[in-house]
Amino acid sequence: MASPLSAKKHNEAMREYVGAGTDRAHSLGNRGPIRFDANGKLAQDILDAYWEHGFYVFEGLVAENEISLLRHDYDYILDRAPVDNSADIDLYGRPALGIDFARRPYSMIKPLSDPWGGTELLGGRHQTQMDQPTPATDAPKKVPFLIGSMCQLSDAALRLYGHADILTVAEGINGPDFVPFNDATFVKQAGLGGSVAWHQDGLTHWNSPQWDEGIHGFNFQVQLYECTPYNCLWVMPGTHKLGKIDIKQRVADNGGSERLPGAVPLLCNPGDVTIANRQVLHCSFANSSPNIRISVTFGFHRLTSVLGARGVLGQESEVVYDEERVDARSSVIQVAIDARANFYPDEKRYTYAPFAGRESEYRFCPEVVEHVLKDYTLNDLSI
Ligand SMILES: O=C(O)CCC(=O)C(=O)O
Repeated sequence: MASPLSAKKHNEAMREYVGAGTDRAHSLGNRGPIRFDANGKLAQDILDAYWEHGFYVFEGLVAENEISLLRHDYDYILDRAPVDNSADIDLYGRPALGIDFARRPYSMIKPLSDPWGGTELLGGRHQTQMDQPTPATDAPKKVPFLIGSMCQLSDAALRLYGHADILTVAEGINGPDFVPFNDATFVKQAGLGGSVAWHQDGLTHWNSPQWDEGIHGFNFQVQLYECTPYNCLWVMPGTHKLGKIDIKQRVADNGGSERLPGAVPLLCNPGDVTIANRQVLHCSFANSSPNIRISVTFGFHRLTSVLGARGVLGQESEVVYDEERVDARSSVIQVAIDARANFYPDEKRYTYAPFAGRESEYRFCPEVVEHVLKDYTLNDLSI
């Protein structure tokens, strides 16, 4: 039997892999500060680079003071995580956050493990399992991996959801009637964070006659800490154009190694924001490094990709997304815009076309918070 892989050995193996990827990351021409055209829309050359490679890195999009507020909220959210998925208490015996939510927000896993790879979970889209190094003997039994419900757990995260530049990017890619997908903050604690096996996100439209490069939407990741090649998301450029990929074959062709050639790390500083097409092949390795990553992740779709689609990825399969559900889930964006405008009154306010003329019904106030934000994840629009 092969000897267990130590975190140290895992980190050494990564060291050989990261050099070429890092060079590629800087050579593709798909990173830089956000820019707009004369009409305030996302610059066309940025959109072109996104569509060519399937991802883009917006440098310094979220201001330092906003990142501090987000870190503060996420410190608290991490502190109040349950000790395990079904537990009601945190490490200190206090009630964990979110135990009263219709969907519990935390997903807890064994340190350095791969909870999805090679399983049928999430539509079986993680076809192979990643290396699972042995954690240190004093590591906690379970660590946070994913945290949902950002708009219900944190006012700073709600305001982020209404960020005008971020929503302008969503409009540029999916049109002014864009709709939300879901949110899930990925947490990779230093020396503990689990892996996300190679996968493509979308499930619904692979065989659709209307299939194209953008039909499964895209995700933002707002980076609260530095993303290094050791803890970050890796993307295989251009693979969003290929249709469904035989990942098992790719790994087999690579001698069984998860370190697939040609991939690029999404290197970021705090405040950088990435976008990644949900069809692009991507993964993240176990975080055997000394640096934490927290990526606040949320996605957007074209309206036409979602209307009439059936629930997948945790949404009931008998549900068909209709206009009422789309409107209910989209209203979270409108409340987020208002929450942001209250807190940052000097900033430009994004006009979200589907709610134009209805803004006064979606003010950030206790009644609306109760009606729109409570358990909003029940209306996620996963495809
Ligand atoms: O950030 C990560 O580690 C994984 C993200 C991911 O797989 C996704 O957003 O689909």
